Amino acid sequence: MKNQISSLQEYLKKYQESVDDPKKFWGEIADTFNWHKKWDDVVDWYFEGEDAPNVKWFLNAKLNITENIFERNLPLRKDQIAIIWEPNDPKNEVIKITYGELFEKVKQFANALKNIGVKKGDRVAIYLPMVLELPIAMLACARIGAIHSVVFAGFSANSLADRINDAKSNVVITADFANRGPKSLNLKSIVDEALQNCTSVKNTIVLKHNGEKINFESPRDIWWHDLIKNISSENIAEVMDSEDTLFILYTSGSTGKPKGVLHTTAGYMIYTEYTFKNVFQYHEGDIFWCTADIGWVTGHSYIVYGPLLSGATTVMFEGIPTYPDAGRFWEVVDKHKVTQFYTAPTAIRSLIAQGDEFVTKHKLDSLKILGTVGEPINEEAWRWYHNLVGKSRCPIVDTWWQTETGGILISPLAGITPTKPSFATLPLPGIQPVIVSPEGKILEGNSVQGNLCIKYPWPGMLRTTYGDHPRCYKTYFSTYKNLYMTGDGAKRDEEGYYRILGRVDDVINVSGHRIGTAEVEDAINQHKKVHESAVVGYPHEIKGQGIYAYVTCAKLSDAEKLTIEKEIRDTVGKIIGSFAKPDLIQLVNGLPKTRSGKIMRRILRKIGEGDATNLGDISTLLDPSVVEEIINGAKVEVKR
Ligand code: 7RM
Repeated sequence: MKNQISSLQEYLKKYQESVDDPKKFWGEIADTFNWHKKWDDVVDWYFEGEDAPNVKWFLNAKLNITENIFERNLPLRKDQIAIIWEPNDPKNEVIKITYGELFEKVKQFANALKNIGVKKGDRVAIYLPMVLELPIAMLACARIGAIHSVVFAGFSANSLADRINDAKSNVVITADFANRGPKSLNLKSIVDEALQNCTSVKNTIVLKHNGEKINFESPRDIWWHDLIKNISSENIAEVMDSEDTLFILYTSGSTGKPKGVLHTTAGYMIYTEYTFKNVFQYHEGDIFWCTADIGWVTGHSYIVYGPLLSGATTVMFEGIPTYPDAGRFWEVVDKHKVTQFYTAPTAIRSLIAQGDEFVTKHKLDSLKILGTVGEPINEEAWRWYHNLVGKSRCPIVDTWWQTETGGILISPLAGITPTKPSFATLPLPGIQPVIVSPEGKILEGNSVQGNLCIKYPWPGMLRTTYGDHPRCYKTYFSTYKNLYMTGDGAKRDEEGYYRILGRVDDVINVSGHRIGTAEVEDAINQHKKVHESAVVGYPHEIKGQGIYAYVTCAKLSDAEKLTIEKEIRDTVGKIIGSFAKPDLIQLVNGLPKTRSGKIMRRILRKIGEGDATNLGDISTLLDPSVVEEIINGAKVEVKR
């Protein structure tokens, strides 16, 4: 395949070229795409100064990303399978859709969107389960230049409303129900509830997925199948500028509400294709499966855009790893002869806990490459994945990246870069990581540890946070001058390999889901009996991190005491989504605060880790005795 590195020597050479002359490096890669007009310059950027950050790639070039998925690939791949859709219930029918068929559906839905008035630059919220109509809707938006804002279907009505309102979306695309294992979820009712607080929305498009009865409000609500009735699939792609927005995806940070991370057309396109081909070493005939939900960035980049741009065959799975039993992943691998399998450490750990037989009874002989993403992978999980799933013959790529980075930044190239368990290894070509001390000094050389930053732009990086450019600067560029700050700690070992140590801010990573502690606190505080709360992450065997909430309450009756924890959890479920419910709740009489009223989370984090031996200086606390009380009542065993 074009632009694919095939040896370590070649990687080292390309890496050097990409640093010495980034414009030449990315320009040559961009040459293999279809353009209406080529760029005047490859990159123009500054991270400091007026309106910073300012990052532009492939300046003034014109293109449409869907032409690079379809028109560019069709001559070779019209009848090749683009997506294999595996249903939640294995008794239901698999759908295999070719590039040619997918193209027809995308164009038709693009025309349907136009028909209800969606135009270039409009924001379209997509709140769908893992069904084929999800990538169809995304690509139809891209075809007409509308900006998709996909919201993971596990978010609550309140979170959905926040995202719709922030982006001022005028259309929401949803389904009647989502199927998740043995359960089904009435998505439409969640949308209805959200829309009570959204004035920007003119229409909702509703996919009939499982067919049960739902509330339907004409003329606002339109059935997907009615909308496309008699609509032609003749469609000419909107010509977009390189820097026109492709999509917004909301992500949590350490403060405030989630931010709409904004990605633009050309850079994201080039970066996802390049990283997909190289990290996973995709070859003709391979079947790639990324188990993420498309509602998260991993699904955007490595179920939809990266694979489809590359002309790959990608698997899309509607269900969950444990339904009908804990062997589902491996059954699907065998069924579709998957060659590259990409999942999260939390999924691996939860399957380890179910027992080896679920794996060993499957052949898994099609597998060539395994990948992980989302959180650090512990050595035990790495070995189990390598030995049991990969039969010790499949290289593992531990891929580090973020919603903001658009694609993978630090990772082995499968089978090329020698791996070490729990190391993301080396930066991809074009990526210039640095490790920075808390004082802002770049630590040169090997065997250093600190904050991971990137010192040069790459095509897939975020351009702004939607509607609030200063916030983008403040969050990512203000801590260290001229550097993009990732928020992760990392060390570079003696041979220059990177190991990601996890977040250094108030973001916690629960089963690979990014959650801001402040968001959870805000949600908990909405319970009428709660005065105050402080939330920290704590080590959790399966989820990686669990959520530990310390809460102060008004006086509770004996009956209230019995139900308060459940009520707090339900409040969080309602305000954010079930995945953000605290694992541990400890009712306390007071929180450890400084004289100026700041909660000292460091202490709470330590207690959550079960270690009170080294709490540091607590003399600055307003009331040091609360610490003793918290340790005594801790929900984990605490070493003193
Ligand atoms: C792709 C994604 C980003 C955060 C990131 C890290 C953590 C992701 C790894 C990892 C260790 C990895 N986007 N993270 N990949 N930590 N090793 N291979 O997850 O925006 O949702 O999260 O996830 O802390 O900052 S994300």
